[in-house]
Amino acid sequence: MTKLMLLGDEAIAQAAIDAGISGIYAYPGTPSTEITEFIMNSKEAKEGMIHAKWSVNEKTAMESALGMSYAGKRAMVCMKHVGLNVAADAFVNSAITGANGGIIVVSADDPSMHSSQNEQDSRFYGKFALIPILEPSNQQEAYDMVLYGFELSEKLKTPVLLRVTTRLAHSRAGVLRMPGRDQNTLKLPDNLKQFILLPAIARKQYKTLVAKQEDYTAMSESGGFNRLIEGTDKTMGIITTGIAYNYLMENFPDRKVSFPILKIGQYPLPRKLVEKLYSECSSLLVLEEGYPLVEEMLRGYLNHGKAIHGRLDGTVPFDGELNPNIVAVALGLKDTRGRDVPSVVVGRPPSLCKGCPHISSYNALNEALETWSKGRVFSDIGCYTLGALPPFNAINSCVDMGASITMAKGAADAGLNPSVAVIGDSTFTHSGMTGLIDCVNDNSAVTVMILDNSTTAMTGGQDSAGYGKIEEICKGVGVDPDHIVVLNPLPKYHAENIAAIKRELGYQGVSVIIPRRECIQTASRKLKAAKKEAVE
Ligand SMILES: Cc1ncc(C[n+]2csc(CCOP(=O)(O)OP(=O)(O)O)c2C)c(N)n1
Ligand code: SF4
Repeated sequence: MTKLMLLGDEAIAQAAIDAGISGIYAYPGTPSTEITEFIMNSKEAKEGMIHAKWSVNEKTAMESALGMSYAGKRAMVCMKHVGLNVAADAFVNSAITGANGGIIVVSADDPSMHSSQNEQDSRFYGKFALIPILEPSNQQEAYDMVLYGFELSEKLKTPVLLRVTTRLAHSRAGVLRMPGRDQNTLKLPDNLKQFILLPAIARKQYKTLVAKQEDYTAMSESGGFNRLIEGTDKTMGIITTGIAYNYLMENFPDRKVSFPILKIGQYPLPRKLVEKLYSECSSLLVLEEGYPLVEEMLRGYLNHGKAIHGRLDGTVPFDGELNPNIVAVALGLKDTRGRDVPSVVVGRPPSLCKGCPHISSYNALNEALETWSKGRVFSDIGCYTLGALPPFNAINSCVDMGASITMAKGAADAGLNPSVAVIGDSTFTHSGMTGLIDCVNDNSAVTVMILDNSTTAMTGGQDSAGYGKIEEICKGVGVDPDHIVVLNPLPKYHAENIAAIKRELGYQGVSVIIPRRECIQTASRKLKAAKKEAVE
């Protein structure tokens, strides 16, 4: 056994390799990206011919992993929490098909929205789909839970959700590595109708899924990741989930907590353990990272008059991530908050890099739109969302991946003319293409700008699925080739770019403008790598 210093994400990736996965399917998104990147760069994964390539979006990733599971091999799917919304159709239905080869879905949540549009809690999705959920409290558990999760998935024939949060995904600790296991051999399901969700089959399988909940709960009671830790002071029992256990322990450097603690790492909730704690203590405090999932459930099934404290009664703030200080205050201990962050490091909004191609695109768009009233640019998610900030103030929306084109369409349908969508190349293939077909089918008067910087820049420069194919895709879905215009977003072409944009803004149909220049960060990384190779 070897010990490695790994990020939580890397511990998950290493464990997936050691558990014998045959493929990882993912779309990048903070804080999950490093899991797939680790496997992509792993020598062992290459030698084992583990499939490791970015999928076009989270839904295609989930479905590909399900196909690999159908074929009897182990697969992992990774995404950020909002990616689970995109994958939700396949994810929820995969609970009803069940698994053949083991399948773990990793959803990395981002409480406090460090780099996300919301702070939704993926555990609700796992509960909704009725599948087991694992939630590690540290990097070692993240590693161990992946090994355990694949066994559980194959034993119970179900996908398993592994939920992590930003702090665990992005912090490092020593992780003890287990000896690896071979990949599964190809073996189709015993029942070749298992994955056909026709109502007659789905109804039967859903009943089986419901019946299996008892087994899932029994595994939670006995799996080892849920532990009741005795305490002498029974005035309060504490329930922690995932990383909240660490935050609790940070308040007790000697690790001696007088209150009994129920440490939760596996769901469905271990009901017997919860009831034991409840019956022994006069009140409960629930510390969970994310929404009050456990707390709400307790109020439902343990409503015998004892006080239950947590996010719902304000003992812990309802929103935002936990930290040791919040836990200290909830326990009635000394407020351990450090000094305020000095003003030189607060209030520095992010900005586009110097020389970024999006700068020229926005400068040209802003000038082209000068003769119209403001408020007509629907944007999307990527580096170009920074066009919302000064000095550009160029965009008016950013909701979810792909929403730019469809919102521009809806506004155009309502009479806003011109109506403009701004979307990146990766976001376009992720979920913009379908909206473009809606526009074509309705001949909507929208001007779509696909800012093609040849990469997925915002998440660190991963390959973009539409590389070299954007015009062909637009033509293929029916955009008139006379209204597909490629521009070079450089200051020296400013005047001609404005003229081209103005021309298309006046067109009463679908036009696509593609400002194309590589992201300067990926371009300079490639240049450095080429120079290094030349020296070697
Ligand atoms: C559903 C979902 N998946 C993933 C992400 C993370 N994410 C934000 S923007 C983005 C892609 C950005 O690439 P692109 O559209 O090419 O724009 P660029 O950053 O290169 O300008 C990704 C993967 C997200 N916010 N939502
Ligand atoms: S990383 Fe690339 S796309 Fe993003 S702001 Fe910098 S230059 Fe622009």
